[in-house]
Amino acid sequence: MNWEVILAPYSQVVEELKVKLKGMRAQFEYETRHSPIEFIVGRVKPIQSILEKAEKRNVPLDRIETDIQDIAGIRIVCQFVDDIYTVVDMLKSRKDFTIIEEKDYISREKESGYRSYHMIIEYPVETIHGNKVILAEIQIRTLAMNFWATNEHSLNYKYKGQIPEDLKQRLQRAAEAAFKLDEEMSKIKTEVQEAQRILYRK
Ligand code: 0O2
Ligand code: 0O2
Repeated sequence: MNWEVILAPYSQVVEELKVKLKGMRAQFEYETRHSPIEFIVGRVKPIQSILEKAEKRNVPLDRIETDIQDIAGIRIVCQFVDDIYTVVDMLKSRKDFTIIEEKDYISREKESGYRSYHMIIEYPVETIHGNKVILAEIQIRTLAMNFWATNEHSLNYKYKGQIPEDLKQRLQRAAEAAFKLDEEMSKIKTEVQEAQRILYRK
């Protein structure tokens, strides 16, 4: 398999999506003071991780492009939980890709404690052989959710997916604490905005 040839359109998609989403962030910054997007990162899944995922799920090599949906991955990080839903609504109204699946791990967190909003999209990209539809995963989460997920991901890597039970429980508690922080910050934001509105009226 010539991985460079296979993965080229995926990195094209990641770059295009990053440009477009950064464009959205810039527009928000020009037009309002607050952008629902704090930052955007993207990556093409490393070949080794693609192969490991395929093996774990019994995906044959000729089905990798349809069955592994996060070869192209974009992560949008927001300050507040309600920003996530603003971003979700904006992505839903776009005409340049089709959303084929949505998973709300915010209202229903995963057993690990993981929270995020996931979308799988079909993104049409122009290649030298014509138009190709590429699957990509968009993860949308708050800074607090990102902090937790990044640390948990490193621990998972360290323990090769077998995090000891006591550590697992501490991580679940840390995830709850991170979510409480998100809820508290949202409340504070609403109160500050209300206070500003009252001040403004005077
Ligand atoms: P700005 O001002 O955020 O637009 P590349 O792969 O180099 O082509 P990119 O997007 O430049 O693409 O690089 P990368 O390394 O994927 O990082 C994406 C952006 O996310 C970078 O900003 C990082 O500074 C930013 N970033 C990463 N982690 C954090 C974080 O925890 N907090 C904040 N606020 N930003 C973070 P840019 O795109 O260089 O500049
Ligand atoms: P990477 O690139 O290492 O992050 P599943 O069948 O539930 O295991 P599926 O169907 O691929 O997985 O989709 P899911 O769970 O909606 O999303 C998979 C991606 O979400 C993962 O990618 C992670 O990036 C992230 N994720 C899901 N659960 C957790 C979790 O418990 N902790 C952390 N830190 N991240 C999580 P990969 O494949 O792990 O790739």
